[in-house]
Amino acid sequence: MKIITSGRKNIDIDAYAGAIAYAYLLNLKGENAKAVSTGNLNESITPSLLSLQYKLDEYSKADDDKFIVVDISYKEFFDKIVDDNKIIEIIDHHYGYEEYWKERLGNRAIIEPLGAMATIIVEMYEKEKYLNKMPKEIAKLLMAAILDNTLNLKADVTTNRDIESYKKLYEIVDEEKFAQEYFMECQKSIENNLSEAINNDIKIEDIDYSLPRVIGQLVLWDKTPLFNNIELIKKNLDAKGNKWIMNVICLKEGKNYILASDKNVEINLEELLEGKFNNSIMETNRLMLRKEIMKKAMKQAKKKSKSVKIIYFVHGTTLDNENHISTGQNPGELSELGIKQSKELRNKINLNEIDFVICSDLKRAVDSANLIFENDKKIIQDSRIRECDYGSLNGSSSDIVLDEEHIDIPFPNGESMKDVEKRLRNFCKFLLDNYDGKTIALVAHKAPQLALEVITKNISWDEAIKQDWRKTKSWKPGWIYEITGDLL
Ligand SMILES: [Mn+2]
Repeated sequence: MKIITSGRKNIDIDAYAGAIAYAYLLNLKGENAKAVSTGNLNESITPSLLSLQYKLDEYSKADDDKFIVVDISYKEFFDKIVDDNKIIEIIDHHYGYEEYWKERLGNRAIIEPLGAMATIIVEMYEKEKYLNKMPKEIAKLLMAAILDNTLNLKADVTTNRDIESYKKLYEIVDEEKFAQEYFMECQKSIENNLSEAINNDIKIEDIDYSLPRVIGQLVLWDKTPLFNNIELIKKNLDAKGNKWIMNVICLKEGKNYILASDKNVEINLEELLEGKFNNSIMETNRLMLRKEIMKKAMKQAKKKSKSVKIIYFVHGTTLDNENHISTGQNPGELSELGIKQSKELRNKINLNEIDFVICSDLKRAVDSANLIFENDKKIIQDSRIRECDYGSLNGSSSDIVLDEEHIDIPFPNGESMKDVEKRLRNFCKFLLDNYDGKTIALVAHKAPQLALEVITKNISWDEAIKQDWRKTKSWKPGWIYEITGDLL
């Protein structure tokens, strides 16, 4: 007998419907199969679904049992009836253990990132040409599974395959209001014990970002229960902490209504979600899960937390420059013009805003930095902002040193542009970790500057090389780059 089962604790409609529908399919194909669970059925399996003709089977242990586990692949949490040595198949849409099962079961491990596991079962019916033999009541169960796991096909986990499977089930069920009725029934059970529903889904997390640590979430079909019970909702959250957010998802409208504990939390949320609070409620323009809001806040906090301002100077003209030679990682010598330029630059810049100077350790950059900043600012040398290593071509004619041909491919015995970018990313990370809030003057070369363009402006190397000021002859007395944590 093939025993289809799921997790040991709470079973949702996805696991319930998937197990029953798969057992039915195997029986259609002439195999002996049962859908069994000893877990607790959660509220997504509504009374009307439970009253349908197709239900879980009774289980009595037999020696020839083989196990198929659905909607879960984390072994520790399998239903207690499962004998690990007798598992023959896993079907799931949660990631994390897919490698292990693929290795153990090969193509009998079907673990794919879909909105609902039930989608895979519908696809099996279709593939094996049994869709026309699927009873309407089985289709109803599977439909509810997809609706619940994808929040009415509107959550960001929803895939095209979920939508396609849903359409096929819709044709079998042929009840226009099925989704609405399913979610209304779920809503009713929430309304019957609103406080319990709220307290069952409050997240309390100590992470240092702009959101309060208490965040509640309620999934409703329509907003009526929210507007009828605002005070009760607030009371439940107040009991968990003085700062909180309540994310109420309204499936019918496909958007959220968000409540906050106070004005400050509202202001933070308005900035984060680019919305407005009206009469203490923010309406979003689309459906957003709590985890998506938290992700956004984490990203924002990272961006805000550290920043370094760079004022970038390129070393003065060298003898090599005048002779059309690409110096690369050779030292290089400033020409008379280069010396003059560096001395003049000193008068064109605002020394007060610069905290200190970091220059490349190649001679032409060190000499330029000294001419511009000597006696005024502390100067540190750093090899990470050297010119690109042209390898065998260091000191060759500029006609044959072509950056655009070495974006990915290194110069012979040297670096590629992407190698320079890597070294600059490390350097920027070092700046953030050590000099948060500082303004630093850099004196360096062409390739490291192009790398900063790529890193801070999110452009490609092709674009950076094309837009280079050296080509457009638009020199400036210092270029400004803002380094923030989210860039790296
Ligand atoms: Mn599921």
